[in-house]
Amino acid sequence: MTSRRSFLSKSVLGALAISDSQFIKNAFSGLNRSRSASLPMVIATWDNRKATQAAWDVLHTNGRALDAVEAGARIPEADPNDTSVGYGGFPDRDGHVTLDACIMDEFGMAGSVCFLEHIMHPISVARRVMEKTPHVMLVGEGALQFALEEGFEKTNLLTDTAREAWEKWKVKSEYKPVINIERHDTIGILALDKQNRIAGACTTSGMAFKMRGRVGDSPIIGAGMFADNEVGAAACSGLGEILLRTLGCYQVVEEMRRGAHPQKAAETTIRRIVQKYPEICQKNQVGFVVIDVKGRHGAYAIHPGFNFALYQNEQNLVFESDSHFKK
Ligand code: SD4
Repeated sequence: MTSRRSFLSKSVLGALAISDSQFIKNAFSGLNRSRSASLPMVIATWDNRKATQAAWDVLHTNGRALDAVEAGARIPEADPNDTSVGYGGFPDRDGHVTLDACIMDEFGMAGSVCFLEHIMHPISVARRVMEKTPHVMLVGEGALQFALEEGFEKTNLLTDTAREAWEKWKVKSEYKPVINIERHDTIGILALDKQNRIAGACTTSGMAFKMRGRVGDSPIIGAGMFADNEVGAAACSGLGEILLRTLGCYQVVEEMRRGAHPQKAAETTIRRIVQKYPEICQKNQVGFVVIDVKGRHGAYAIHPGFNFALYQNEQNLVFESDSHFKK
């Protein structure tokens, strides 16, 4: 089992492989400082440093964790080059971009949208569901109707690049619901603000070329993200079907409730998932990012290749996650 210290050194080694010398310097000073966890902090799946920066801009001026995670999630949602989230996301197999997102605040309130089309910022619609309705989740046409009523604009989310990728895929039309082990950019983002308020968000266009109507883990509270102000929070990226069957993020938070460090909580949950679905896990990736209310963090994946961005102690760094299967 990986200790926190060896995890951190692996993280830095991983970071060395993907960075320039300035970044290396930052990574080492980040390692030294992160032994004394400090607030605020924000963590995100993958190298989403632009998102953690946007979140930090809220946090360091004494802002609320909920505002921070929403601001962070909106960055990849609006980025046409991010083909797994929001605008520019790869469409389903019929050529429609359909989006899933969820958000939770420090009171344990939650909002979610699934199978939402034509709206660039599903995370903000999810927040409105949480704050302006007595419900947790709206889907499809109902979610779109609500978004329009709330003043969100209808946008064409299918970029030329995404359309071309879909046209290419259509030549074979091979339906393979596999989340590859390589990079895939769904953002799960968690923050703890200076007043110890926790929040989390998750947003995605889901699996590329999925069946129409398919919804993954990302908008499901407890599967793609879970936050509990008394314990901590977890978010993930990877094959939604595994996370839906196991409520992966809820499991991670419950491990912490029983006293586990965020790193151990992520490792235990991944091990359990691999034991339960050994064959599916051979070819599919799942990666967790985790924080607790003490400002400690963890990350763990099934396979190598998962990384995460952490902004804490004034430094915005990317780290390579440790994994169950090794290189
Ligand atoms: C899904 N969990 O829809 C998402 C995909 C993902 O990184 O996380 N990709 O299954």
